[in-house]
Amino acid sequence: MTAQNQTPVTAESLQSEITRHLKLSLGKDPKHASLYDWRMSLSLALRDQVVEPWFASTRQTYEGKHKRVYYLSMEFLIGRLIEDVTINLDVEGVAVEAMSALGQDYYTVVANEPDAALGNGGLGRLAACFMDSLATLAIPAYGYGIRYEHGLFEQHFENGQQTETAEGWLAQRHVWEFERPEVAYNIHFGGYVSDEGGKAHWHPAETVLASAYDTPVVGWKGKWANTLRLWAAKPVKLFDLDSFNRGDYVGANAPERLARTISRVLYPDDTTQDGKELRLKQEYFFTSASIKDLLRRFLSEGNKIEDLPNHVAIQLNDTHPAIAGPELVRLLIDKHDLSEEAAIDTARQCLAYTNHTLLPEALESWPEDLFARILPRHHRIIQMIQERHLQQTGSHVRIIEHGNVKMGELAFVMAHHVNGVSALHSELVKETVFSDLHAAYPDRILNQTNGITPRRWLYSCNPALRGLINDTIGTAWHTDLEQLQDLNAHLDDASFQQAFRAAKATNKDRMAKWLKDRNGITLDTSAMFDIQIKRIHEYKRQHMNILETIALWNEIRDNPTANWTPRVKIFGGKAAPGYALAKSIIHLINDVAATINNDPVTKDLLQVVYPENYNVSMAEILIPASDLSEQISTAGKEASGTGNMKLSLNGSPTIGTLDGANVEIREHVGAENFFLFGLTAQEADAKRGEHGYSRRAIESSPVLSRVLGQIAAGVFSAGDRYRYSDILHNLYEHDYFLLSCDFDEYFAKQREVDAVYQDVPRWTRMAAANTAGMGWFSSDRTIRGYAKDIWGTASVI
Ligand code: 26Q
Repeated sequence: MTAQNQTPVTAESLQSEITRHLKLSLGKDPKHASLYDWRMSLSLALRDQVVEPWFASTRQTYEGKHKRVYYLSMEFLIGRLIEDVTINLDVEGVAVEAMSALGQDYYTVVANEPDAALGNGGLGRLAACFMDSLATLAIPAYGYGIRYEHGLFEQHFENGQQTETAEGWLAQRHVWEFERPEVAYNIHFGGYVSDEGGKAHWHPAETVLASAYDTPVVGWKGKWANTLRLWAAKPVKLFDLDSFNRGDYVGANAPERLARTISRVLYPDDTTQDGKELRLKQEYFFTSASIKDLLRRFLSEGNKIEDLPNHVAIQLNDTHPAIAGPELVRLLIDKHDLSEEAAIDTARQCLAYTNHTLLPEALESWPEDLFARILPRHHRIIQMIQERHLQQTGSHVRIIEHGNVKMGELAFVMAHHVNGVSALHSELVKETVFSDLHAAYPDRILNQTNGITPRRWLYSCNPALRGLINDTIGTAWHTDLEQLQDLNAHLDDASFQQAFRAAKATNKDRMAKWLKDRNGITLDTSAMFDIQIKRIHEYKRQHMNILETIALWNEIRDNPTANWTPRVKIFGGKAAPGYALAKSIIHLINDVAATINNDPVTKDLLQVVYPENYNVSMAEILIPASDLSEQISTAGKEASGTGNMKLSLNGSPTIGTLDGANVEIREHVGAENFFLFGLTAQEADAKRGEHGYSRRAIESSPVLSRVLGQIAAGVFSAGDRYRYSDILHNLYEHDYFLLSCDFDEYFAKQREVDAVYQDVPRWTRMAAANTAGMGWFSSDRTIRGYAKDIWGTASVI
């Protein structure tokens, strides 16, 4: 049975289900129900609607013996779920009505839901968009990850500086999941390996239990639902009764503490990895549980182990689950008696690996002694994989080198395909990090340009624009986003333009109200909303943006009566807690905001705002309200970007470099609708070879020199001349990210943006052309690419 056979949901039926859950699941009399109780009851009533399609999909996959996709990811940055489900089931109107009949405002209830923030940024959000597209396309799939007790930290500003507190989404019941106590695996660590009768035996020292929690992920119109299975770590032995009986009450809890630590918290770094033992344990914990689970499912269906690649496609979201290769090989050899060669071949035919970064400091590697101590059997297997790779290809690239186990090389050698996430990035993967492995395996690397789910990132977050698009070109775009190009016929139509501006104005008002309620800040909604939202990193160059802001402030003060275009500069994003320079950048932005926002000369022309704790829900408010999208990373450093796609799709032109997916966005929306500046990736590389390039660039730029001089003089730091010496020193002495070299062109391009923004029809045309041209960036297109080129799967309905 699919969802179509289900009785349709009406406001009345949903209302009575909500009331029933309120009483029977929450134990609350409607008279005394809190916002929390209403949210829980609504969520449970909606969850009920997903169960039948979910069962039906599982049955259909089983009966059709369809190949399944397993998406292994350390991160799933999901955000809120109520709206996701009502939109996909097409019951938002019904839900609004039902809640209102119960005396509740649906949107207030929706906003009460905490974000599931089980990810850092792009990679984790991509996994969530992929889950949505897999369900929408009816491709049988499981997402596998960790059920972190604490997701990404909450960010606060104290005197302009970032502080962090633990996030606690599980403090409230997570109603969307189903606990599966019967689905649990023992995961082992440490110990030693012995050889007995020619077979290796692993004698582990430690064991924890991986226990499954399932969340159904329903696709468009509820036609298909897949499973997100997250693993929680639990002790195999709940309690040490011997210790307790001896009076050692702390010791009695030791097994529990040890086990639960593993799924306690998400690592908050997204670019530097420092080889922590707990991180390796997390990686092995969820990967091993997932591999054991998919093998159990496969064998329970009566299949022969040699047939595994015809039934199973495992996608590794970066190297974090790269231990999947050796783990699968281990199980095939040690438990299923395959030869080493057959085990490696079988595993390789199942595995594929996506690379998300070229930054050397983000490439995972583990000290070999640590690795061998935690995973002694896998250490041996990797040596064996390496020997065979060296022999078979004559390549000199080693997986274990200089006392380190390199996870990128491991993932590459064990995968049948390796992909980058934008056209430029995939070429750079071939030319740089994996050039030698590319020579040894020339058909292995391919490209799958990232995408975003249009359900969340247009349909749901931007009702104003959704309505206008429906009125203008109909609704075919709901299932085929490339239909948005039909908007091109209306770009010069005055009434369409006016309606497009009205939709943007609605979204800017909504954001202004949100910020007013949250922080008491008043925004000038007639000003251009210029937005940079993403993790804080030197390569993303938020500091270039804030230096440009200071330069603009200077120019306005020099000539306050000129024809300036009023702007609000909006920043959002978190810095990894240990990344000192990124934290300095945050401090600088907040210091500059405090100075500029209090300047009576410029107050109607320039404002800087940086709301705390940027997350998925905040993105859903900011993105539809944006006029200008800042995508200004140093060329060659941003693998793809996906925020760039969300902003452009929502009618916000980009000012950006030729980096990551910006290149393809510009091709799709048209060069005339994109504000391009900056060095290319090749020019950037060449520039780094020129001795003293940054000092020279600064000295030849009066605008930049003046700004840096002001920072050095303490203009933004109450006279403190040293507060930003880390940033300044970096720029003068080793400006690896070439801010100094791109600055003047960036500043000039921004002045061009100012001018175009004042030409209202021209600007509106550009903004709408962005929406019209972005259909290709649907994650449905991306997933079809993976299915066809990598997984060998397709839609099953
Ligand atoms: C690794 C080891 C130890 C601790 C942490 C990590 C770690 C965790 C997360 C390393 C990297 C990440 C996340 C990377 C990431 O989000 N990359 C982004 O992926 C997006 C989706 O492909 C791209 O659009 C972005 O360009 C890329 O930066």
